[in-house]
Amino acid sequence: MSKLSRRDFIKISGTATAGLAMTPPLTSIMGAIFGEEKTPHLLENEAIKTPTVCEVCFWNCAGWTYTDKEGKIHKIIGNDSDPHSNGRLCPRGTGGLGMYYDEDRLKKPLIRVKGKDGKQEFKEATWEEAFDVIIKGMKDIEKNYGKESMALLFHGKTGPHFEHLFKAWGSDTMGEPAGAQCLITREAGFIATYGAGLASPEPTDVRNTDCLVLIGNHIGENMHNGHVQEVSQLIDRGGTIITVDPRFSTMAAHSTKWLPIKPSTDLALLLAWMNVIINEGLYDKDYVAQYTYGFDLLKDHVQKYTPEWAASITTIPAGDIYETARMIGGASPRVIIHPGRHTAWYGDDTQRTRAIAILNAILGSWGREGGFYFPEKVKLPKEAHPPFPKPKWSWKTISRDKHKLAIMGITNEIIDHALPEYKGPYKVKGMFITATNPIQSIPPEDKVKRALQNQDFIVVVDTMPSEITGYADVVLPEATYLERLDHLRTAHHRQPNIALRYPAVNPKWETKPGWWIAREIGIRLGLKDFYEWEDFEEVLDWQLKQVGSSMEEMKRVGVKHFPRKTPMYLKDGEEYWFNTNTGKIELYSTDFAEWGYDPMPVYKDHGEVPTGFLRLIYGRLPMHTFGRTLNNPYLWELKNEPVLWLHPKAAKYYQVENGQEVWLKNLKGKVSSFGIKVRVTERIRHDSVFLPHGFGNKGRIFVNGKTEEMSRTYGRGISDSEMVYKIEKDPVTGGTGLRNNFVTILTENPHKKEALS
Ligand code: MGD
Ligand code: SF4
Repeated sequence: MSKLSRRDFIKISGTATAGLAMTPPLTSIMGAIFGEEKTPHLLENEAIKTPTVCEVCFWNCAGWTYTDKEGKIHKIIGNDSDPHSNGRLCPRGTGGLGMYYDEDRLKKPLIRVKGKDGKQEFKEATWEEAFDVIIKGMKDIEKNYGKESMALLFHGKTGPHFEHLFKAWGSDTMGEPAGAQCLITREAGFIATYGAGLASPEPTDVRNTDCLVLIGNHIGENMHNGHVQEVSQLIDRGGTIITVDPRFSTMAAHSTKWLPIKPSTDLALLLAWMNVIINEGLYDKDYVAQYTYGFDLLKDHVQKYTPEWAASITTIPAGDIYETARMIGGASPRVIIHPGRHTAWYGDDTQRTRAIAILNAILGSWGREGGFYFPEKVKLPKEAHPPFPKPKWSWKTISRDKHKLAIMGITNEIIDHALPEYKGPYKVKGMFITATNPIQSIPPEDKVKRALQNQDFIVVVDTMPSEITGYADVVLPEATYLERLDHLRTAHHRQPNIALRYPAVNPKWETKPGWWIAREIGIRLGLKDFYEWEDFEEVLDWQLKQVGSSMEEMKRVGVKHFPRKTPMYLKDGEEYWFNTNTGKIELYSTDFAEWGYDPMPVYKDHGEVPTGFLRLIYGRLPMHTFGRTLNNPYLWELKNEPVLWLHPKAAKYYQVENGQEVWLKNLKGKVSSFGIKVRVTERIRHDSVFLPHGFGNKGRIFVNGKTEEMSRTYGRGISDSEMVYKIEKDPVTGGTGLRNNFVTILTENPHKKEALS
């Protein structure tokens, strides 16, 4: 374990932990990024500086890892020429070295020992032994059901290594929770409107905007670095920020206007804003005339959606709706209605995000300075290999028939096809799960567990003994991002650029990088032709040479920029062809009309909160990314006590005091496994509770008779996925809305009896 003390770590983070409390002032979070002292020098002898790309979250900032001559990592700092971080990592990224030093990490391959009283019993194994079991398991699935019945669930930077393996083998049954449970609906909403999605980082030109509108998007708490920096500058410039959130979030506290909307009614507000902006002539008339299709249809469509109508639905006074609509219209085109990222909320999420896209279009902000810029990325040539075999069925077969804009595998469809009651032709009977914890990331938890229990064979590749490892037949310990080489980062941005993640140290214990694991399995499956290299570095070096660089250069610079080939913004009056059926920005979606979806967003009621219950709202904390960072010793020290936000009125109703421990019970009667302390606060609406996502870990396995778990986070807080009992599927994409779930508060420990008996 590193000698880095808590004090040292806080010093690296730039400011005190106060900036990282549950509801910190935004300025103190910013301080953590913009602290005077960028990164204090911990070492007298900073011998080795290695380029990295952070994977503590998926903003993927580029930085430098410093190791001493003994191969010990001492700090990670931002790379000055990196546009994702502008040279400054966020506190989470700085704490990334805790991922490496965490002594709870998986250290060796594990093989399940069956028949031990239902306990998750494993024995340590060599890589060879583990590979033997995997090859047999995958071949059995092939023999009994076909290769397609072995599904890949993945997330993160090593995912592509396993995608390559699966496609080469002959299965394209795959999906990641970053799609259906996260941003697929947002991508679809923008694709239907502009013929282009957003991806990451979102091309919002916050740096130049005058007005930023955030809808359920708590920047500052979700901490996307470069973005947070630009928002901080916007605050300093005195720009307008309007935050729509049932919770007085950190951003709400720094906003010109906070609209505490009734959850599930955001689309009503968006339609009413369109009504005012169109009827009062606040839209960008020249832009609309030149670039959009269907304006007259839209104008007619929104007439019924008046602010007075929306007020009765959203509980936001009509006066506030008019006022904010005028603020937004007045800033056109230097205005951004932010698309958000995790948009899987209520089941009609593509329509809500399409309303956001349409609103931006009539304000003329797409392709305009201060709105959305046109991003560019470097296209790297793909490594040569024989054509992938064509599977008999794939994720498209089980997703696209139902959802026309299922642009990536829908994890919930995979889970549905893995359930014992599924009797159709597209059965999932084996799973290869890497860098994702479906127990928390693909709710409802009960359903995912039934699907897992119905599998013949499961492989898990993880860095930690997380909850999913307990379901595996074989567990493979992956090296952390600081010990690995991965694909180059080629994310699109204002200026095309690439960034290199290079191992700063050798993998600890017997852990291995993802590319090595995938290749070794591939070779053993007879796929040598798909791996005409021995070390993944050869692939990167070849790719780099094709674009005029090399490994040698990238190891030196970490980030390399390339000139843009196209303009960043539209030029006034210039012709532009959008990638839609009409070649225009489609306010009226011709595709949606053809496919039978509403061509313009229509408000749908999502019902009321049942008496005695509260709507379950969950979200991120600034110092953690989902469940994956919770056990990180440095980040855990900064935040280890999740709290449940509860309005004073609700607290009175349930007779709960600030700081008291409570348990949750959902509408179906399921009780949370663990308790959580309450924070009584007026910063949340009276009809909702706010639960930080990622806590409530109950992963525990037994290896050679010894317990292995994520010792810091085990049993702390409540998992929102455990409380989710239903999902609302978005018809367009299959995205899975998670926020139509209701809970009540229990003040007595419901497990007390169990504990005593
Ligand atoms: P985590 O729970 O962090 O999130 O979904 P996940 O990515 O599944 O699980 C990550 C797993 O990866 C952990 O087991 C961790 O130990 C492991 N891991 C971390 N680093 C590495 C690595 O380098 N290599 C390997 N092999 N494993 C690693 C996130 C997803 O969840 C997303 S993107 C969103 S936006 C959704 N959010 C969300 C929510 O807010 N609430 C609910 N209920 N569900 C959600 N699902 C989605
Ligand atoms: Fe890492 Fe922070 Fe950047 Fe995310 S925003 S990649 S955690 S430094």
